[in-house]
Amino acid sequence: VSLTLTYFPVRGRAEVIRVMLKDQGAEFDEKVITMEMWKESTLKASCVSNPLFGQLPIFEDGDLTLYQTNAIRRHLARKLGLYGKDQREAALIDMMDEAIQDLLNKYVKLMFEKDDSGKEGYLKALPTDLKPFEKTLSGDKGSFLVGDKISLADYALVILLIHHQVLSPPCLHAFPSLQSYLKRLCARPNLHAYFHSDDFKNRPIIPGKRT
Ligand code: GTS
Repeated sequence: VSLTLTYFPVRGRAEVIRVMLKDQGAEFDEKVITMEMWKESTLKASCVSNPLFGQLPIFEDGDLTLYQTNAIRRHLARKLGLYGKDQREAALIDMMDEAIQDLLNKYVKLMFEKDDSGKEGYLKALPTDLKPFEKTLSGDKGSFLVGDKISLADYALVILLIHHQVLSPPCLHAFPSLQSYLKRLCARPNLHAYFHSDDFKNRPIIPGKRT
């Protein structure tokens, strides 16, 4: 079955989708829609014959066409076995994922501010925002957020942490568990290769915005 991701040439909402697919070694095609193409309204011609929601990302899994980032993420998590071993773990993964998205939304809001004035306050509050993840990963358990296997929530957290290190390189210094977790996950062979690829490095986090 062929998999196709259609999105703008940025990390944005699609990055967790890309990272899950890359790490799991799933082959997929990417259709890159530039802003120029988008403005010319060639969406119809260039990505899908019958657009439903008129926004990106779009993910095609054979004859299944999905819109809405979170629906795509969860579909892939179920398909690739990244949603825990049972309902209990799936619920905990959802909980972690929602908490990650709370911080992500805050981060995106900061990125879209017109100047740097919010950054100091943001970084001041960041330790409180990161603490629950540090707590979850500390102690002898500590390999993954939930259970003993990588999940959707881990991919989401890895991307969030990478982007925060761009925002403030020392931001994880007070969080030994998060640091070693990030190091360990980024060393997974497929992720290591992906994070060192020009593909990843050249894709801005958010279009035309400060990082
Ligand atoms: N709820 C949707 C999702 O999560 O997929 C929102 C999708 C969305 O807002 N996509 C933006 C878009 O297509 C791009 S981005 O916010 O991900 O960068 N914008 C173009 C438009 O014309 O709405």
